Amino acid sequence: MLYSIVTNFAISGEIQDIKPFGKGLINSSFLVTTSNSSKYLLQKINHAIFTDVAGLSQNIERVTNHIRSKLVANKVQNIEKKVLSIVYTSSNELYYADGEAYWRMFHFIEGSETYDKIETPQQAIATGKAFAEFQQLLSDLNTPPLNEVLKGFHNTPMRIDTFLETLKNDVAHRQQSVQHEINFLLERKDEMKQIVEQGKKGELPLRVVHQDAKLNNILFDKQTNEILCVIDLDTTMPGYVCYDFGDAMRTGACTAKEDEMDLSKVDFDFEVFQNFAKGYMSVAKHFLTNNEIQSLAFGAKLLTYEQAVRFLNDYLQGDTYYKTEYPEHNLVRTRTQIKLLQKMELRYQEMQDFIFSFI
Ligand code: GN1
Ligand code: MG
Repeated sequence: MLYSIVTNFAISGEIQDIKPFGKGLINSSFLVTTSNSSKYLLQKINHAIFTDVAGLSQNIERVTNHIRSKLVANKVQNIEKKVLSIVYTSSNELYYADGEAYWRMFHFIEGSETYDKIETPQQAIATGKAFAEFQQLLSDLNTPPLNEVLKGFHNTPMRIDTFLETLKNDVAHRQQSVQHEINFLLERKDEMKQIVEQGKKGELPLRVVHQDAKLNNILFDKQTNEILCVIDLDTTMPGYVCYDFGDAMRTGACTAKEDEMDLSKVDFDFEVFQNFAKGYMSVAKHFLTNNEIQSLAFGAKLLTYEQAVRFLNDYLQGDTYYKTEYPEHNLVRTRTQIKLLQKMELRYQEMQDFIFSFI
């Protein structure tokens, strides 16, 4: 079955091997190897979530072409490793629809690896720079705006409204056992509306941002450990810069996995935060407004909070959105996010002071 899907793409050589790859919670990925050792990444797009596959694919084509043309202009070496390149179908389409599912393909970037948390100060600085450079490269990709493929993706007030709606119905009958977590999140709901509200008032500019800026969406060179490429461009669309800064800190500066069961392992690594911020600001100081700089530390809390709301919402809905491996998986994830948020709250003033020192 996967074999016949792959034959629809313009690949070179005979298919030799297809195996599952990566750990995304939404799409499914496969590594395809061919007889002349070419490698490809085949992805099944989660169509229940990304209903506008054409709009999604056009965004990714525009974003990758835009980045590539800048890398060419800047005479960057090894461009094939520094930006994703799409493999078109044999009829030159961006994706293949088999009647049920939607599939797309990229050239696989060889010699790369990903990390779930930041391990060295150099890595923290480099990661900060990479996300800022990504935002900078795309800062002039605005006409026409990219398609908003997931409406209000990081619109926290909307996420909160959805959560309140879920609480009214309790469809999976799980609410009673998680009252503590629900209360924790509801106590913070007004505070967490501020970024969208500032945006509405015109105090924060909309820019093209990644919006899934998890550390493991950055490819590092296996040998030199230098950053190669920012991947997973599904949600790259207009948003606020603190979404990327925040998600990178939610994942990169957390001392434990997103689904760690032992909460005593979950902490916020302040040193990683400082180094990441230094790297990020070394590039971003050239284009951010003061309001944007002031939003960065809050972004770390916001994205962690929002992720907790989204995981708990899915748990209460009966696990319909994220892939789960066991019944409590979304609850375990919720609890790591809550613990991480508590740890960030303890150091929030210091985070703010550190960020404000860049103004
Ligand atoms: C999803 O599939 P993946 O892992 O790239 C989700 C992100 C969440 C993340 C949590 C489209 O990303 O927003 O932050 O899981 N993507 C979508 O790990 O909902
Ligand atoms: Mg993603």
